Amino acid sequence: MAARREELRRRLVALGFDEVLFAVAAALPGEGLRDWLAAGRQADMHWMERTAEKRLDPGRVLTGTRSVILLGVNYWPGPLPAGEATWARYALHEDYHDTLQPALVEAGRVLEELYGVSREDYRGYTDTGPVLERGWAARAGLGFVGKNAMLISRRHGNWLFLASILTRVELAPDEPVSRKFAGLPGEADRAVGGLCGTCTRCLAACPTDALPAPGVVDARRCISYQTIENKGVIPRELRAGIGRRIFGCDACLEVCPWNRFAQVGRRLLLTVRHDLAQLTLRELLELTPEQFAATFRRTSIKRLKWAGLLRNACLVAGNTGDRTLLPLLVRLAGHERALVRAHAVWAVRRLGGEMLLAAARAAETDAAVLEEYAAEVEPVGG
Ligand code: B12
Ligand code: SF4
Ligand code: SF4
Repeated sequence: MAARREELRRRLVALGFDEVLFAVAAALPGEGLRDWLAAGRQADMHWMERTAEKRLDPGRVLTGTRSVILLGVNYWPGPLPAGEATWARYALHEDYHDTLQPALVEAGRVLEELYGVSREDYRGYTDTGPVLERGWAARAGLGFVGKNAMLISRRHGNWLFLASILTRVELAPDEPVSRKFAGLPGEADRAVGGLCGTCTRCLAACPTDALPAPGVVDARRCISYQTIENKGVIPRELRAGIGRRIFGCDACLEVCPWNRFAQVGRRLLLTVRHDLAQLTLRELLELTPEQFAATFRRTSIKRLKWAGLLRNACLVAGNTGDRTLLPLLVRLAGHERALVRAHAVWAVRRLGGEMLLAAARAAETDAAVLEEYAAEVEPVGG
């Protein structure tokens, strides 16, 4: 039995998963998730409410689930040259949902082969499934949940994508990290921040005070939520704190001392797009819908859509203090999409360009009046 389980682990590592661990599928304690939802910290991610009970109990997703296989893929890129806009490191790849999915299908085939089960006996997910991935990963001993809410591995720090396979196959569970690595006698990893000690770096590093308590992210204030998930107006009080972050936020990840062990990932399941980090703000502010589609085609950024990225680029431009961007921003203040206009106007004002804005508005009015006049003196078809 143990040999077969180790063979499974070896084969999944060979597929490209850097961590493969097993947990018993008994339901997770639910207070953390339920309190989080009750406090409204999910913002408008209402799908989290609808699927809460499933996230805690895999038996509600696949009846008869006995084990959860937790998979981690290291995406630490090593040091990257700084660009004008800052992108969350995870986003500088082709969409990991797409590139990990085929490997999950392969992993399922390995399970079928080794345990003689069928496709009905397991389900694989990465991110989008109703699975509380960090809770399961902590239970499986993949790492512990830090005060930054991230699943932190001793080998990779917090630079891991997580995926999971729920299965009816019974697999002996792995040990929690506290016993394996830290030599701690108890269940330190069962509490959020269990292996953080007295460190509070991540709490202090959050630019928008989105970590009201250790391990608790208030999505309403989180830059990651605001720049990726929120498809509408970004609250004014958070805009300055967003700084140069155009898509996602790594501020509470970067400062974690556990990252010192991270090595550049094997990238067997990831295709890097580090070129995106070199796009200048001018290029971003001038993007046409066609250029947006071509540049971000296979990335997770495509889901933000053209207007969403322009919205974010306007905020970043406003935060740079670079007044040479004003002409582009003034042009965007007349954009066809109200979402872009609103954020462009904010950026122009932040850069002290009210006069330019007023001039542009006057010019617009003049043009409109002239058009009306022209229509009157030369009626269409007259
Ligand atoms: C919704 C969501 C978001 C939201 C809300 C974030 C949040 N903290 O909940 C937003 C949009 C803000 C977001 C942001 C980010 N996200 Co996100 N997100 C998710 C998603 C889809 C659900 C998370 C969730 O259930 N949140 C609800 C809260 C209450 O749950 P939780 O944070 O997981 O914490 C619970 C458990 O950890 C558990 N627990 C804690 N300790 C222990 C110990 C034991 C033993 C047990 C049993 C349980 C347990 O208790 C907590 C409360 O119940 C997951 C994918 C998934 N299906 O799980 C990805 C996921 C968490 N995100 C991920 C990433 C990469 C990010 C970002 C880094 C992206 C970025 N750079 O911009 C940021 C990081 C923000 C942060 N500090 O958490 C990764 C995290 C990988 C990792 N190593 O932890 C995930 C797992 C996606 C993936 N498949 O890789 N995200
Ligand atoms: S991702 Fe950024 S905004 Fe969100 S909690 Fe972490 S540091 Fe704060
Ligand atoms: S930065 Fe410090 S407090 Fe935050 S998760 Fe890392 S070790 Fe824990």
